[in-house]
This record gives sequence, structure tokens and C-alpha cells, in this order.
Amino acid sequence: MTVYKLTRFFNKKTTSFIKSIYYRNLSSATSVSDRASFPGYKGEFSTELQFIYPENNAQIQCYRVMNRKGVVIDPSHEPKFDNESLLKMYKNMNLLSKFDMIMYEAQRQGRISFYMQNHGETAAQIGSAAALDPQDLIFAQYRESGVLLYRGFTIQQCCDQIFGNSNGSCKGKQMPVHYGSKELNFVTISSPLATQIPQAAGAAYAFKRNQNGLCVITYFGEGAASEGDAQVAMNFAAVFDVPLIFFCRNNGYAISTPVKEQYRGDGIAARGPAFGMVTIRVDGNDLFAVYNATRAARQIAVKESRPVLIEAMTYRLGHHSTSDDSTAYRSVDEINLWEKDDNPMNRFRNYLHNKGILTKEMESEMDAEHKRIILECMTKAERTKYCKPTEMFLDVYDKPTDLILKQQKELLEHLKTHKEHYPMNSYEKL
Ligand SMILES: Cc1ncc(C[n+]2csc(CCOP(=O)(O)OP(=O)(O)O)c2C)c(N)n1
Ligand SMILES: [Mg+2]
Repeated sequence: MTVYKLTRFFNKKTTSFIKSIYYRNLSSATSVSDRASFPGYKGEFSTELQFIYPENNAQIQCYRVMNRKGVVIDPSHEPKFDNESLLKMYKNMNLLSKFDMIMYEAQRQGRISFYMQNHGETAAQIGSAAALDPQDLIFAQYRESGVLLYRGFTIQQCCDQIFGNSNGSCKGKQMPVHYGSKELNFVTISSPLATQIPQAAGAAYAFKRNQNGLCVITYFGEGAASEGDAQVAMNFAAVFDVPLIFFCRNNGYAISTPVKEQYRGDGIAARGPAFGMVTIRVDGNDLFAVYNATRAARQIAVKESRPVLIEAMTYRLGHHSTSDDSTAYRSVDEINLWEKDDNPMNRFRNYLHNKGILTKEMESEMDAEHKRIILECMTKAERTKYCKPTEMFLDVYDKPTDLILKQQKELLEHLKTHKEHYPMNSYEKL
């Protein structure tokens, strides 16, 4: 509709107003200095027909404090830990690596059904755990056992959960390594990938409303970051300005899927600014870099009440789980190279040796002590009975429904009648 025809529909005053806007826009359409003010975009116009080719953008750099030999590059970034705290971190890494090895073997011997190793990712786990307040709430994926150990979860608790016995936090109702601890503010792990991420966003929103000065952290792999849940959570957290740290462990693989088949962009970090989030990429094999980044992220999350994304670059040295043989999709040479050249534990160990905080003798003692603790706890867990079978009906609802109680009763009667067909000795008495 041309403007002069407006007089047919509007009076003179209205027509002149509409005309003034029309001509203003017409003239400004050729001027790049006129700013756009759409509801969804306020900024500059451009007369260039220009697409963004992401490969032409500079990559987000990776923050590090120590080089691969454990030497601090810029001393002003060296965190001020006392020797006891440094040793606590190393002890946790050592304990976890021994635990990984022994549990892996236990699964191979058929003593447990399943296990997931943390090998190669201990700096990302311990460094981030050390930077949090013990009251901060954690929503993990499954490869963050070090975070829980650092908080004080014991090897006995790990073993009881893995063996699924009646002392286990899940009473045998969860897969091994799906730990949880109310006391340690660690929400029980769920198998379906990425479900923890929107839950964390919701919890962080509650924290914001309570103004409790705490934050929530959610861990996830770069594979889980492809799930819709991850985008939903990031958008929610950014829009509602919640104190949440998104901690992505980018370990190069999602089972057999390498990162080059997982995404085309600049990793997971590139998504942060797109959602309007403060973002950092960090060397996940550098304990100090992870610690500094997480500590600063926590400060931003709590003080500025806004989410922060950390992408920790690392390498999964072990198989995905005991159900996987990673040499089917990556070469042994590749694994060996990372094991030798960029192993987070070796890096931290070198740092401690250089500073004279750790000696070879202390290490041998630590190795022996940790092995002893793990074997003792494992034996105890193995000897502890499973819950009574009727337990499986509980903890589903707050109060069991009539149908559940009926099924429980039927199972009880069945087991009493046919007990000779079941290994009842392995279970607590009915
Ligand atoms: C919704 C969903 N899809 C698929 C799986 C099967 N699965 C379990 S772990 C995993 C890979 C996840 O990779 P990543 O998030 O990178 O974590 P990583 O194992 O490398 O630590 C897949 C596909 C699952 N558990 N849940
Ligand atoms: Mg991964």
C-alpha cells in the first residue's frame, strides 16, 4: 500500500504522522549509523551482505598455570595453598587412581557388574572440587568420583554402593558408581545423559531466591552437551541469572564418538557467549588452572548472580566403562602418548617433587596405604548382605501406593514358598 492512499483510511493528522515515520525509515535505511532497535536485536545495521564463517574467528584460548612438566609459568597465578592442602589434593588423586585400577580388575573377575574409570581426569575433578564451598550443591554426570572423595565420601561408601549392598547409598537399586550423598550435597547420579543439567538450573534458581550465598555446579561431558537438556538448562540459567557453574569435561570422546563427530563449532566454550554466559576454556589436566578458574567462576556466580561455563579440556585415558574396549576406535599409540606426555597426575606430582613437598618414599607409603584401605573396604562390602528383596519396592514414592504394597506382598509370599530357588543367604533376612 502506498502512503498517499492512507488518506482514504486515516484523518490528516494520523496520515502525516505515518508518513513521517515512513520517510524517516526510508532515508535511514541507507545510513549505517542508525541503530536497530528490534525487541530481539538492538545494535548496528550493516549494508554488507556478510555471513559469519566460524572457522575464521579466533578460537577461545585455553587457560593454564603449569606447563606439562609441572612448572608454573607465571608465578602470580600460582594458588596459595599450604603443603597440607596440596598433599590432600594429591592423596585424593592417588587414591582415586588406585581405586580405579582395583575396581576395574574386580569387574574383570566378575566380583562387580560394572565400573567407570576416572583416569586422566583427576585434575579436572579435584581442582574444581577444591574451589567450591562444601555447601555448594553438586549435580554430576558419572565420571566425577574425585569430587565426591574430596568432599569426604569414603572408600567404604564407594565400595558399598558399587557392590550394591544394604549399606550402599542406593541400597542396590542403582548401577555401580551412581553415587549420591545428602550429607555432602551431592545429588545422586542418573544414567540418562544430561538430565542433571536442567535439574541443576532449577536448583540454582531456588538458591537465588533463597539468597543463601551458595552456588550450584553441574558436571557433564562434551557428549552430554549435545543433548537438548543441556541447551535448555543453559538458556534457563542465563535468562534467569542463576548462580550455576556449568563444568564441561571435554575428554575427547563420548564412548566411541570422537569430538570431531560430536560438534563443528569451537568446542563447548563457544556456546557460552551465545547464551549470554561468562565463559572460560581451561587446561583440564592442570590442577591449578582448574582450581583458579572454578574459584573465580564461583565468585562470579555468587556475587553477580549469573551462570558461568567452564570447558575443561582433557583426555579420557581409560575405556569409557568396563563395557567398552576403546582400542576398537582409537589407537594404543594415541592413548600412550597422552598417558606419557599430558597426564594430570604426573604434572602435579612433578610440581610437588620440585617443591620438595612429596618424596618417592612418601609416594610408596601412600600407594601401600591406599591399596590396603581399598582392599579392606572391598572385602567388607563383598561380605555385606544385599537388602531384603522387598526393599526394592520402597523409595519409589514418598509413601508406597496400594498397588506397590500388593506387589511387595506377592513377592514375599513367592519367596517364602520357593526359597530353595533363590540365593536367599546373600540377602538380609525377610
Ligand atoms: C540419553 C542417553 N543417551 C545415551 C546414553 C548412553 N551413553 C552413556 S555414556 C555416553 C557417552 C557420554 O559421553 P560424554 O558426555 O562425553 O561423557 P564421558 O563418558 O566422555 O565422560 C552415552 C552415549 C545415555 N546414558 N543416556
Ligand atoms: Mg566425553
